[in-house]
Amino acid sequence: RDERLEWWRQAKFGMFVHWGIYSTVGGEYNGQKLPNSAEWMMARGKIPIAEYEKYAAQFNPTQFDASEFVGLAKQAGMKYLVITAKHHDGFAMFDSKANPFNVVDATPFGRDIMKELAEACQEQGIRFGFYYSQAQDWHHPGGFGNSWDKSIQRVSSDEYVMNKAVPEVKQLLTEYGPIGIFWWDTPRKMSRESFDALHSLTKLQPNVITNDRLGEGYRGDYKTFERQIPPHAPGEEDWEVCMPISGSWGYKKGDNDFKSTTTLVRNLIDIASKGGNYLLNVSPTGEGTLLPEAVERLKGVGKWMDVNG
Ligand code: FUL
Repeated sequence: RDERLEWWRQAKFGMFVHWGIYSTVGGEYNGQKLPNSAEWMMARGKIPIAEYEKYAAQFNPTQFDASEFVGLAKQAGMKYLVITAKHHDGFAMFDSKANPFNVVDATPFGRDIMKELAEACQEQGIRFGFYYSQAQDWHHPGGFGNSWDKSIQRVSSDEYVMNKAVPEVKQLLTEYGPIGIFWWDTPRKMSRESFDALHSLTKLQPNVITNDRLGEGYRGDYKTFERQIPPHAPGEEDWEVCMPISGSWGYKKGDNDFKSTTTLVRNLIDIASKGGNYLLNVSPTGEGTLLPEAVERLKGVGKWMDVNG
């Protein structure tokens, strides 16, 4: 385990990316602002599945350039990148074979964004990882979390896991080259079979590192803190703090809550000095680029890193 975690322990700083079809409208539902992070818009707006699917038809991030994107992470001094392959809305940002609600089959863009990023990371020496919402899935009739769409003909969560989550995770762990991290999110009570099926897939990448959010009893390799830096190093465990660069994880129109470059550098020092890693989140827009405020800050942190190592 120590050997597996060595690069991650030295990395200290990584880029988190929340990107999905909610980004096309910046989290606004018919022009209406919703509370919370943009990637939660489907739940906050109680948007029916059939209506939410229309955002896929609008998703066309023609400005996206994977090498440029990864280059920016590198310039900031980040050593790894973790991106939302599927968030709670159920939309796959890769060419999913298990579910047509994906970036290749359901959008005019038609490109496998995960593949492009995996390759760019590989080329530039950045470790690549996936975020995957294994329990919440508001699009599948067996997924957790969608209580508002009354048209759903419910099936069991086992059916969801076996027919969608397992094949998708398997694909992500076999068709995208070396995967450094698999970042589970929002555990729910599932059957032992479901947990075991998901958990055992990580053996497909013997060197993959996992976080602690698969489910109760599955500790993974490291503990996650969200938005908050712990006041003291939390014991002997490995840990990571994830935090959005602004207020929302996913791109949200009008979210100007950007942390200053100084704050970001201080956070990094604070976390690294306590022995943790800093996973700083950025939010690409529907065009596929970051806002200038984010770019400027990443470059600013990079400048500090160049001088101070
Ligand atoms: C949370 C999710 O519900 C948020 O949308 C976000 O992905 C964050 C990193 O984890 O719990």
